[in-house]
Amino acid sequence: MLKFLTAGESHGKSLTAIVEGAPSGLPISPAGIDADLARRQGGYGRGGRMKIETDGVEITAGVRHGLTLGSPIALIIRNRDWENWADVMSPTPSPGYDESRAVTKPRPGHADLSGGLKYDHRDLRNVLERSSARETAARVAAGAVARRLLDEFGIKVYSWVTGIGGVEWQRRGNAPFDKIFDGAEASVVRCPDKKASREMVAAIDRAKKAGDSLGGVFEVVVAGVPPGLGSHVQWDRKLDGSLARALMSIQAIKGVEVGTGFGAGATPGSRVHDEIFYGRKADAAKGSYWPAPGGFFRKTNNAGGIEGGMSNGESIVLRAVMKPIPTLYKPLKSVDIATKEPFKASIERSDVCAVPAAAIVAESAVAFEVAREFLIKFGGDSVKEIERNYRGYLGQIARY
Ligand code: EPS
Repeated sequence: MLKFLTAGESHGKSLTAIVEGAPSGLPISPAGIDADLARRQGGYGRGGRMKIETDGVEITAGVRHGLTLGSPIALIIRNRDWENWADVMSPTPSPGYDESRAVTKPRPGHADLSGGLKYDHRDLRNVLERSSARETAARVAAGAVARRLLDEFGIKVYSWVTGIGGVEWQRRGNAPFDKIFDGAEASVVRCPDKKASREMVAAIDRAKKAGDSLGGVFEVVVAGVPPGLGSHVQWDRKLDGSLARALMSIQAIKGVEVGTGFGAGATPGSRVHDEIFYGRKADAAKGSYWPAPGGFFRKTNNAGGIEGGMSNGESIVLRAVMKPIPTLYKPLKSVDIATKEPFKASIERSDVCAVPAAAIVAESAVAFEVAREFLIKFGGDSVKEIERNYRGYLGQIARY
């Protein structure tokens, strides 16, 4: 079973990800992972921290001469900012450390107060260091391994921003995903539409000036997924359930849609469900992987590629909403946990908008879940064994 864990505090020495269950024979390079880490660091509206960090991964286990061994893969990303925090974040008692530097002012919208109450911490730094979205760098590193696996089988994961602070753009028509993606990559807010991008940048500028922050919506699309990932037979095997959980677990995500999503509540069934067609007989041997030419297909994809908790062979389409970052320059009312006195929470450094970065994190989270389900279905201990299993299945559906 493919799984990963992360460890690391925002201003601690480093972030660590351990990926277990990756097959042997998968080509992995630090440069490949770094490319995704760099994408996560970008986006208009990031704060001062991103000027300090240049995230790069060190692979310390599970890879030899560029290929995975099948053993756990350990990935380390150093926090450059750690040097400014060495005494505050020291794992051993720090003799000169001034206890009065404890954080006692919980910020509304953050994990601070709930985490303090739950873990009985009187210094809220013990909560905020780990709840920080800095952790997503480790998730992107783990996701990059999953992405490499999907690459081997022609499965691609894309994302683009569709809304920031009320400025919205909607994907229409049948433009190829590669093209939309290139447009997103060329935009500072990762929105493929130039006009909407400019308006989003202006909205971020306005929010920054007002000491405020902005959230938004992004879309993640997975192309090349064969039918049959996930299962209808048990609640915890449903693909949409796993994907929604993976997305919801990203810091600041407040909602997820699959396909038409909430729009389906206002549309009659006759216009929601994707009709089924059948083309000429598919020839599994000819197609590289999925989609195979011919066979069953749909002309619409309102289901977002998932029916009954299983992939149906169409592209998987997901959207998620990120709330505005709660660390605000504009003060919000809160109560000091030590004195119980009211105060107004404000800060010196934060991102104004991190929606473009969240979209990259979401690509990684989705890639990991799809790779996990792919291995559940076609699992083998080496890439070659998985390929045999996958080809056998594609042959089976071609003959169906
Ligand atoms: C974050 C606060 C900011 C962000 C950080 C997430 O960091 P700092 O408090 O050090 O200025 O820049 O994001 C990252 C460091 C990152 O790599 O994405 C928070 O509180 O979530």
